[in-house]
Amino acid sequence: MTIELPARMTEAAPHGRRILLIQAVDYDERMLSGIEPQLAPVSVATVAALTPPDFCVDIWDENLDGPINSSTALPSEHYDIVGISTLFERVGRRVPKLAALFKERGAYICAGGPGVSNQVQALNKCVDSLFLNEAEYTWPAFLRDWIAGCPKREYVQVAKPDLAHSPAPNWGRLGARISSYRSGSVQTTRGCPFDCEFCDVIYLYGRAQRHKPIENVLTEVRNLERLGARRIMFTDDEFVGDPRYAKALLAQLIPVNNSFYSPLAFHTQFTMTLSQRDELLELLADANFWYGVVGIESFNKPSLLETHKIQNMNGDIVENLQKILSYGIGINGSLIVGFDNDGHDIFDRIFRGVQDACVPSASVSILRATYGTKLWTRMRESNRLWKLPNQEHIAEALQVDILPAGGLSRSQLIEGRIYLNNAFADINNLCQRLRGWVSMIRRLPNVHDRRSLSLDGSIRLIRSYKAFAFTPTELRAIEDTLAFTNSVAPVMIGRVADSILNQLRWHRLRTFHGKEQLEAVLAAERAGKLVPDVTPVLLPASFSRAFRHHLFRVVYARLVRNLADVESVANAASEVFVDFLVRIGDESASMEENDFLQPRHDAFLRLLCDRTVVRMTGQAPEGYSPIEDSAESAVVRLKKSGLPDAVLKDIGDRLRRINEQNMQVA
Ligand code: B12
Ligand code: SF4
Repeated sequence: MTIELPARMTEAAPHGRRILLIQAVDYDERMLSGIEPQLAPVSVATVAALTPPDFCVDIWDENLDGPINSSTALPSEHYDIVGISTLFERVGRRVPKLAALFKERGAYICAGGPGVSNQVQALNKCVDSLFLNEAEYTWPAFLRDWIAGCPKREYVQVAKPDLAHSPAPNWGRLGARISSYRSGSVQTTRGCPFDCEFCDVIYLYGRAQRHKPIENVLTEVRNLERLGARRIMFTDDEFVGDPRYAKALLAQLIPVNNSFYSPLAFHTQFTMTLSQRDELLELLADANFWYGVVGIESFNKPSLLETHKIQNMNGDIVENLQKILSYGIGINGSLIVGFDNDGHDIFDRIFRGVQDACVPSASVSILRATYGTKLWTRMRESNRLWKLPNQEHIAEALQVDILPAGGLSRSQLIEGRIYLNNAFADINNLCQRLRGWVSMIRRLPNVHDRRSLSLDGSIRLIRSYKAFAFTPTELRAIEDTLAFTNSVAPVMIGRVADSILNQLRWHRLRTFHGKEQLEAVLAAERAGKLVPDVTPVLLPASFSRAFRHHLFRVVYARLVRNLADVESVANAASEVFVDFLVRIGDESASMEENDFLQPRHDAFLRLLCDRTVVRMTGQAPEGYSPIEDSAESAVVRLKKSGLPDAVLKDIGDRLRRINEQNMQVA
C-alpha cells in the first residue's frame, strides 16, 4: 500500500476531475443554529488527503459555510464528483436532498461516513457509489475505477485499515478558517474495547483499537497550531483504551505542546477506567487536557450492568469521577435515563451524583435504540420499540423510541430529562459544582501558558456571550466563582470558564423544542398514541444455504476455541447470527448465497463472536484476545453433531418471535 500525495486543492482542475466534498449538516438543517461550529471536520479532510494529486478538491462544511441549496455560490460552478460525508444517522438523512441537487447538475454522487451505515438500502437508491466503513483504501480504489469508467455501486472496507495508512488531513480552503471552529480535530485511535449495549462504535470501527503512529499525530497537531487552532479535540471514542499507547503519545505530546508560544488546550472522550490510572492522569493534566467527554450513563449500578457498561462499575462512581477531577481534568458527563432498572428515583439520583461528584458540565439523554445495535434487538424481541406517529418531525429532545420497563412512563422520561438538563444548567448548581471541583484538586496541571486567561479576561470572555442573557444575579454568581478559582488555583481559570461555556452552550443557546410542541408531545404520549416499529428482520433462503455451507463453520470455529463451556456454543452461535441478520437489515432481501460469502461478512461474524464470548464469560473486554482456529478443523467435529440444524432453528424461532410482533400489531 502506498500513500498518495494530497490532492491539489482548488487549482485549475484537469478536465473532468473536480471533486466537491461536503460535510453535511443534520437533515433538517437545524443542528448547529446559533452556535459556532464545534469541530473542524476531520472526516472530509481525511478523504481529501486520500485523493491523488491529479484531482482537484474543494471542501464545503455546511456547519461553517452554510447548508447548500440551489442558489448557493460554490467555489466552482461544476463538479464531476460530489462526496457527501455523514457524521451520524440524522445527517445521513440529508443525503437524498444533496444528491438530487448535484445529480441535476450532472455530478457523480458518493456518500460515506457513519451516518450511511444503517440506511444502506434507502441511500443506495439516490447515490451512485456508497462507501461503507472507513475509506483509506476504498476511496483511492474508487477514483481509479472512476477514471477507468467502471466505478462500483458499493465500496465496502472489510479489514480495518492500518492507521499508518491514514494520511494527515488536507484542510484545503478550511485551513485558513480553522480558528472559526471552536476546536481543530485529530484522531489518534479507532475502535473501542468496550461493548455498551446501545453503542454503534464496535460495529463501525471494531473492538481492537488501532493507532496512528505517534509522529503522525504530532505532525497533525503542529499543522493545526500553525493554521491558528487554539484547541484541539482528539476525536477518539476512548482515548485511553490502550493505556500503553496513550502514555507514549502523551509523553511526546507534552514537549511539543510546550514548544508552542502558548500551549494548545485539548479535549477528548475517555472512560472512567482512567480513574484507576494515576500516571495517565498526570500526563493528561500536564499535556493540557481541559476535559474529557465521559459516558457516565448512570449512578445506578444495576442500570450499568443491564447496558453492559461494566467498565464503570469498578468501585464508587462518585469517588472515581472525583479522582479524575482532582488532577484538574474536567469532565463533560453524559447520562442516560430509561434503563429497565431505572425507577422513579432515578432523576434525583442522577442529579445528586452529578452535584456530589462536582462534574463541571453534564447532559442527559433518553435511552435510544439505534437500529442494528444489541439494544435494538433486545427491545424489538420484547416488542418494546414504539414511537409517536411522524416522530421524525418532532424535536429530537422530545423523541422516545422505547417502552420503559422500570415503572416510568415515556412522558415521565421526557419531563425528567428536561428537569435534569435545566437543573444541570442552573447557575447556582453549576457554580456549586465548579467551586467543588476547584476545591478538590490535589495535583495542579503543570502547564505554563504565556497567554493564560486572567480573572478579568475570563470575566470578559463570559460577558462576551451576550446570547446567554445572564441576569445580574447570575453574572455575580459566575464572577464570584471565577474569583474564587483565581484565589485557589489560577491555572484552572481557563478550564472553569470553559466548563461554564460547555454547560451553557447547549442548554442556553440552543432551542431544543418549543413550548407548544412539548405540550403536544406530552399530551400525545399520555394518550398513548403510539405506533410500533415493525421493521422485519429477514431470514432469506440464501442465508440458510450460506449458513450451512460456510458461515456456521466460521462461527463455530471461533466460538468453540474460546468458550470453555462447549455446551454454551449453540446459544452463543444463535446470538451471533441474530445480531448479524439484524445488522444487515433489509439489505439481505436482495442477497444471493454468494453475497453472504464475502470476506466482509466473515470478518464481521468473527467480531460478533468475540463480543459474545466476552459477554458470556464475563471477561474484562479490554484484555480479551481470541484464539484462532481454522474452519476446516471445525468441520470434522461438527459432522455428526446436528448443531447447525439446531442453531438455524433457534435463529428462525427468534426471528419469528420478532416478526410475529408485527403481525399482532397489524
Ligand atoms: C467527534 C464526534 C462527535 C462530536 C461532533 C462534533 C461535530 N459536529 O463535528 C460530538 C461530541 C458533538 C458528537 C455528538 C454526537 N455523536 Co458523535 N462522534 C464523534 C466521533 C467520536 C468522531 C468523529 C470523527 O471525527 N471521526 C474521524 C473520521 C476520520 O472518521 P469517520 O468520520 O468515520 O470518516 C472515515 C469514514 O467514515 C469515511 N468517510 C467519512 N465521510 C466520508 C465521505 C465520503 C464521500 C467517503 C468516500 C468516505 C467518508 O472516510 C473517513 C476515513 O476513513 C464519532 C466516532 C468515530 N470514531 O468516528 C462519533 C459518532 C459519529 N457519533 C455518534 C453519535 C450517535 C453522536 C450523537 C448522536 C450522540 C448522542 N446521542 O447525543 C451526538 C449528536 C450530536 C448532535 N449535534 O446532535 C455515532 C454515530 C452512529 C451512527 N451510525 O449514526 C458515532 C459513530 C459514535 C458512536 N457512538 O457510534 N459526536
Ligand atoms: S465505551 Fe461504550 S459507549 Fe463508549 S465508545 Fe466504547 S462501547 Fe461505545
